[in-house]
Amino acid sequence: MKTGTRSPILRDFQWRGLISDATGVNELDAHLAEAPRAVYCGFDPTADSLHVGSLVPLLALRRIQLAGHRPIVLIGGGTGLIGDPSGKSGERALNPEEQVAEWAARLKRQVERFLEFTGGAHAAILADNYEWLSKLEVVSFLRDVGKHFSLGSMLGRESVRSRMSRADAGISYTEFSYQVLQAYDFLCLFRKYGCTVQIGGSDQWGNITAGADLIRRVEGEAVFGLTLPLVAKADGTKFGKTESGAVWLDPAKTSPYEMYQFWLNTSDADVVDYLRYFTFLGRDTVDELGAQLGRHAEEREAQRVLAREVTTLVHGAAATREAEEISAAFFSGDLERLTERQLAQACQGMPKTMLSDADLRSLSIVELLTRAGLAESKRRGRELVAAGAIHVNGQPVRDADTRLSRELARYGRFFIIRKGKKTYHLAMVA
Ligand code: 383
Repeated sequence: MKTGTRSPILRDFQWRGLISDATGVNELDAHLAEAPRAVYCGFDPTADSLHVGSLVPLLALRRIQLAGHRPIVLIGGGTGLIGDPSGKSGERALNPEEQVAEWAARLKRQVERFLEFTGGAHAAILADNYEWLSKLEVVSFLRDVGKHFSLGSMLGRESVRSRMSRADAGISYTEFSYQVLQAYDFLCLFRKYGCTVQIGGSDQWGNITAGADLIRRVEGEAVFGLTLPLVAKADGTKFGKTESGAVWLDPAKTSPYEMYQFWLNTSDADVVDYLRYFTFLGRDTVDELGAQLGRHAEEREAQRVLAREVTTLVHGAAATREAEEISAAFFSGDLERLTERQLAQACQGMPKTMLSDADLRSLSIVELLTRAGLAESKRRGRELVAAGAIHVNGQPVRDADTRLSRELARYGRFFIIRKGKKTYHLAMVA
C-alpha cells in the first residue's frame, strides 16, 4: 500500500496489521477519506454465541464507527440456514430452523454492546439477511441474480476448489450457492443503506469479491472489500482454544475469569500483535509495553494489560475487576478471601473431580490425589505430601491420611488442590 494513506481509519488498520487484502486499496483509501461510509460485516448463527475469533471483525467495526463511519452488523439468519463452505473441510449438517432463529436472536443481543446504535449519521445498524433471503423466489432469483454469475468464477473460489479437490469431501449445490447469497446481501445493503464496503476475515475474500462484482454488474458502481488477517499463534497451534474448548463471548459459556486467564496466557511472541488487534490502545502505549516486554518479560505486564483491556471490552469493568481479584488470590495462594461466587467462577475452567456425600466423610487426602489423577499411586501421593507439594484450600497438607470433611471444605463443598506451584484441581460435592 502507498505510504501516504489519507483516511485515518486505514492508517490505523495499517499499523495494527489489520489489512490482509483489499480490493483497490488506494481507491478504498480515497473513498473512506472523502466522506462517511456504511461498512458491513456478517456473522452467521452457527452456535449460540460468538467467540474470541469474532472479536477482530467486531472490534474493526467499532474502530470504523469511532472514525466517523456507519457500521452495519449483518446477522446471517438466512445464510445460517445454508452454511458457508469457506474454510470448512467438509459439508455441514443443516441446523433446524428454530435453532438458527434462536441463535440469531442471541448474537444480536451479543453484538449490541460493541457498537453505538443511537445518535446521528454514524449510528450502527443491525440487519438480518433472513429478511430478504427468505422472500426470494427461485425463478426470479435465477433470472435477476444468478445470471450475473459465471460458473467459471464460482468454481474458481478457494472455498469450492478446496472441497472439490478432496477425494473424501465434495460440496453440495446448497453450499456451492452460498457465495451467491452473500453477494446478494451486499447488493441489498448497498441499495438499502448505501453500503459500499464489506469487511471480514481472510476466509471471506471470495464471498466479498463476489458481492463487489455483482454490484458492479447490476448497479454499475464500484464498491470495496477488505479482509482482516485470521489470528494465528506463533507456536502454530490454533488461536482461540483452551483445554476446555473454544473461548466464547457468552459469560455463561466462558466465565469472565476464564476469558481473563486466556488472554493472560498469551505468549510473549504473540502479545504485541494481540494488543494491536484486540485493544484500542494507541501506538505509544503498545510500543511502550513492547519495550517493557523486552526488558522484563517475566513481569508479564503486556499480558496483564491485554487481559484487562479485552475482558473489559467484552464483560465490563466490574467483571474484570473480579477476574483480577480471583487471579491475584490464586497467585498468592490466599484463597480464603474469595467469595463463594468467585470460587465457583474460578472453578469453571479447572479440571474437576466430583465427590459424593459418602466421599466427603470417608476419603483421605492421599486417596483424593489418586482419584483426581494428581498422583499415579498412593505411594506417589504420600511422597508429594511429604515433599510439601500439596496444598488444599490454600493450606499445606501435612498428613496424607487426613480425612475429608465438611469442616475442611471451603463453603462446605469445595476442595481446591494445588500440586506444586501451578497445577490446580478442584474436587467438589455436587
Ligand atoms: C453472512 C452473510 C453476509 C456476510 C457474511 C456472512 C457470514 C460469513 C461467515 N463468517 C464467519 C462466521 O459467521 O461465515 N459467510 O462464523 C466469520 N465471521 C467473522 C469473520 C471471520 C469469519 O463471522 O473470518 C471470523 O469472524 O469474517 O470466519 O452477507
